Amino acid sequence: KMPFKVVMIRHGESEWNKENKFCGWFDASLSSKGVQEAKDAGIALKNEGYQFDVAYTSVLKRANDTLTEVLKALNQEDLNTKKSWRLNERHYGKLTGLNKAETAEKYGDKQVHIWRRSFDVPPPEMDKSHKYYEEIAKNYKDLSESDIPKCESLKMTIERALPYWNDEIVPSIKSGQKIIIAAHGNSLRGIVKYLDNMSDEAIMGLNLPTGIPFVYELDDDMKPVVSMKFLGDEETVKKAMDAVAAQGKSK
Ligand code: DG2
Repeated sequence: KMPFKVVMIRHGESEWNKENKFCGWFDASLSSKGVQEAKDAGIALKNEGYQFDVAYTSVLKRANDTLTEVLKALNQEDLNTKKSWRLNERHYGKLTGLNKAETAEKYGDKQVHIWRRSFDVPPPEMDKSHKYYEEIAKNYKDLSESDIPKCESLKMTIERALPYWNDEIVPSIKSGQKIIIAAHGNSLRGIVKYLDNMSDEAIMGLNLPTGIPFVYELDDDMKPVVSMKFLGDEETVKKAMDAVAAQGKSK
């Protein structure tokens, strides 16, 4: 029996990735480079013969617009697409909008690494007086107050993403549908950690590049037969991962 193939992609570079700002639930747009990355990802998938039955994405436009570009390249722009806040980027709390390198200068590289990559240390909370509080909250009027985070660690992100993976995505995979997930650096790190049963330590070292699709092959129990196989040459992927890691370092 053939394993189930699942494609995942972190959105292309956003305007805030470009400006090196903590973004989280802020609804940044793709940069022009990010749009191009998404187009290229679509072409790469097309060249490998991929077609999908359903797509999953967050409610944030950088992921939605990446998916749209990918589907255009595959001539599948009308594909059944499901959006959920549970696939959103982790909420960066009070750090939202701050420049990552400047934050490292102020608080130290070590502290910023803890905020970005520790498993269970959340960033400081965003309170209602925060510059971006209203702009974010206005998009989540349908969510109960307890579901809207004030900040999230990776652990908290996994806790709200996994119910969606288990209740919505897994049944669709098991029914034989070919799926693509367009999401975010940390919401995807959460899913990857879970699938590969990575330790809290090991996940700290994983940085996902923007706009490069990767594939999982899963058995009937959703255990990986093939893990995180990127559609891109190793050198390019490695460089892109290192660049993401470097974003949180002081100059
Ligand atoms: C980035 C990830 O998320 O940041 O929120 O700033 O994938 O939506 O661009 P994305 C953000 P780091 O955890 O890599 O700093």
